[in-house]
Amino acid sequence: MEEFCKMLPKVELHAHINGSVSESTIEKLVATKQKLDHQFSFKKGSTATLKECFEKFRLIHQLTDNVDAVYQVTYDVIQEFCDDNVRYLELRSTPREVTETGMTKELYVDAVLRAIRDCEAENLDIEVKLLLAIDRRNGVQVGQDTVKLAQKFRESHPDLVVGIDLSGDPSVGDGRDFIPVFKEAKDFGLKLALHLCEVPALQETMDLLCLPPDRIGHGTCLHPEAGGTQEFVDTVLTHKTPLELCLTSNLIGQTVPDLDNHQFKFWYEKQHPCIICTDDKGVFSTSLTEEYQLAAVTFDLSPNDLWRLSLDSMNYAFCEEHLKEKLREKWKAAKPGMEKQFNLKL
Ligand code: 6MZ
Repeated sequence: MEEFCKMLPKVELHAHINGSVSESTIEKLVATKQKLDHQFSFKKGSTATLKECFEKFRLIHQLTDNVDAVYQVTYDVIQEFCDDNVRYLELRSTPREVTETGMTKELYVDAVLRAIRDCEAENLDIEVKLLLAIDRRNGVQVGQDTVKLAQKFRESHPDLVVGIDLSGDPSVGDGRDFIPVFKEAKDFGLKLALHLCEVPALQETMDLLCLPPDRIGHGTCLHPEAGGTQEFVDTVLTHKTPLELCLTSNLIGQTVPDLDNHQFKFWYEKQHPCIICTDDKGVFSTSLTEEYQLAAVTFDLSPNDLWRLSLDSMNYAFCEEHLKEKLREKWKAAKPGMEKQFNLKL
């Protein structure tokens, strides 16, 4: 199954740039700093609290406090996803400014976009798009500024900047405060991928679900057994809002008790659009191949099921229809070789 999952052309729709940084990139970045000796990722099989997960991002942010580092991380992350046979990748990242190094939010986004363009120029077999992330901790004004920044960069890079993400520590702030900001983003043609119900959140969820977002990140606690409500479930089903699901991340962060109780099962059985994603492949020491494998083992999925999951994920990408069509050709091209190698009919 491992070999099959590796060869499978894949779609990654939920990857935070700084959480995706690999050990080898960390080594390069640490070499540029003095006295930074931390553990930047969780070992396989470990568990943590969500707070401890967010502490890792804080440590990584100390390494990516300048445009060169932001460029390097983005560039390496794209190469690594490409090596993992990810053919379409949506990255998301929170624009950050660091006065001491002269990094402004504009320069931050510029560094990310330059890395994407440079990978494009190398003709890598991967299409990359960008969502700008709003960290809920930072409040509405920052959210507003992020949407303005996205609008600006969408004008200069209409083919790359596709949406807005809401993320950050789910226990902080009230997502409803951002609703006017999301409406403005939507009016401007930006898509919305919102972290929702990563932990039980009865207050804000309904209003955010009714926007509706174009995709939901995690949605761990939407269903009644996990602290949500039937009304949440019905609303998601009615809008057919796709869910970005990250098994290892939820397991390590302990937002699910174990994988058998992961929300993937609940939604997949309802034939609701589910997308397998990594979240933070660096921090959680995983890859998209491993996430597919884990889903296969945990939920008894066949190669055909995995093939469908990866191909269908293309439907929920925030890119133009003609690009989706072009990318689906990759699955067509890979099919005969995979059928032969694994002796099956896909
Ligand atoms: C919520 C998360 C997250 O933006 O600096 N982030 N937000 N839940 C999660 N589940 C574990 N994983 C990552 O990447 C790091 C940032 O992404 C968000 C957090 O805001 C984190 O600081 P960027 O590239």
